[in-house]
Amino acid sequence: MGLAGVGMVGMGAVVAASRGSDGDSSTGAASGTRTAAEWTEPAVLESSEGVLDLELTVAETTVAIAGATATMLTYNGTVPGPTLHVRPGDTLRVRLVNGLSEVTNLHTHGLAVSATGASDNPFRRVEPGESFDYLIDIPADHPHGVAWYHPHHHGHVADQVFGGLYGALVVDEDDWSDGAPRVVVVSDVTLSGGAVANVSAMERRMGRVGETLLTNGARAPQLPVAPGTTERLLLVNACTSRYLSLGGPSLTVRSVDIGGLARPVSTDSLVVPPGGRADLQVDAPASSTALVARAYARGAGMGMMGAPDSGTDATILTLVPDASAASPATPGDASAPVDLRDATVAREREITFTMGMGGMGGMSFLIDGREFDPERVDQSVRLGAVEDWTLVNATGMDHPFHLHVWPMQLIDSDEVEVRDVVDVPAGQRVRVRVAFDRFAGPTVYHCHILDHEDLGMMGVVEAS
Ligand SMILES: [Cu+2]
Repeated sequence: MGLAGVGMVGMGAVVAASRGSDGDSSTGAASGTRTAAEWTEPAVLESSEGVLDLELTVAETTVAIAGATATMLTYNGTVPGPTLHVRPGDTLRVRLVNGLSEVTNLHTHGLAVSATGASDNPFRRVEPGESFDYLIDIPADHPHGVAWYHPHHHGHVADQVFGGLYGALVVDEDDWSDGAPRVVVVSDVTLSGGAVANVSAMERRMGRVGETLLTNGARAPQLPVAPGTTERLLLVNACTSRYLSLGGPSLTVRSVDIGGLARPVSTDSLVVPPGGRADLQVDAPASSTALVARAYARGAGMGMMGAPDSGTDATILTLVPDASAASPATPGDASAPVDLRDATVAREREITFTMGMGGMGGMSFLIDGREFDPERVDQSVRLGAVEDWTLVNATGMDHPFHLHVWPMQLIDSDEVEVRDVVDVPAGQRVRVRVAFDRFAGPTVYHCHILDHEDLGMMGVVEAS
């Protein structure tokens, strides 16, 4: 196991906040100072000779976060947890040690791997004080790109992710011994009295949005970039509910989720839903330029409750011209997706998000009229079949749909576009095509507003 590419670039000194294209609009300053954070990245754990063998200890830890000190939930003592770098064909062995006082487990979001046994199994419980040895075989033809890991025990997911449990997981064939590509893990949190704030029943129904946006655990850090160079940013949206509506510099989107685009797309805006990722390329700007997450309305409105939002404009990072900045390693290209447009479709289904009365806090979050039940199989699919699923949102708020294990192609798109989190806007329908080509057994699909998932908006799919 190697350790590489940790904090390759430091500014050496805290510098005054720059005037980004939007000004510094980040929120949640603990101290009221306007100094900007240095760029930092999580530690990297790399596979060697086909294996990445690591221990991940989940515990409450007092960490430096957003310029303050707070007790959060951590993997191996840091927020985010370490970045895991694996290659197609590798085996990922993780001893998950639960140092919490409640159950947890581990999900490798974006990996197309088995969901049974000791692999990416969302039904597994790792009890307080216990440990579990995960054994995840990554197929030799696995696409390249950025995935992430987080807990997935129903009922605790939102609190544990909001508390600080997330990390990046990159699959590619590259040698990182000369430096890692830039990982940008974006999350949000609300801190109160040196701890993560409790959230109200209303915030759970809406999907909680943290007051402070964190980028690799820092608030609005400055990223020094050498003029004339191009940056690649592997961005993970680890927020519990917040959509990241990116703005600021011109972006070339090289991939979404894991190997989701057939060709790069140039844009000034991109919305990354909770759980989604993006492989971004930006040219070094002539003057300091902020990459921001813009305020974003998540839906058409909820009657008396109004439309849930994704917070006010907040700076993710500021690109700062600096002739002495070291160039980061350039990641290899993400894989191109498999195109299923000419596939024979064995079956069509509809999956409908609804909300009803009753349930926790007076409102229930349902898929096809039912709350999650781990003992019930909601969709039985034939292993090897290609199916079309029409995702129907019959509610007034947006729901990002995540299917574990099998990627989803947006079949009504002109471009080849494959995702593992598909946003289904309020009142709309989205059709996806899925090849259930391998991995027999049950797993889950759910809303990736993690509060909604915990409130019941999840179902079981079994391939056999
Ligand atoms: Cu939802």
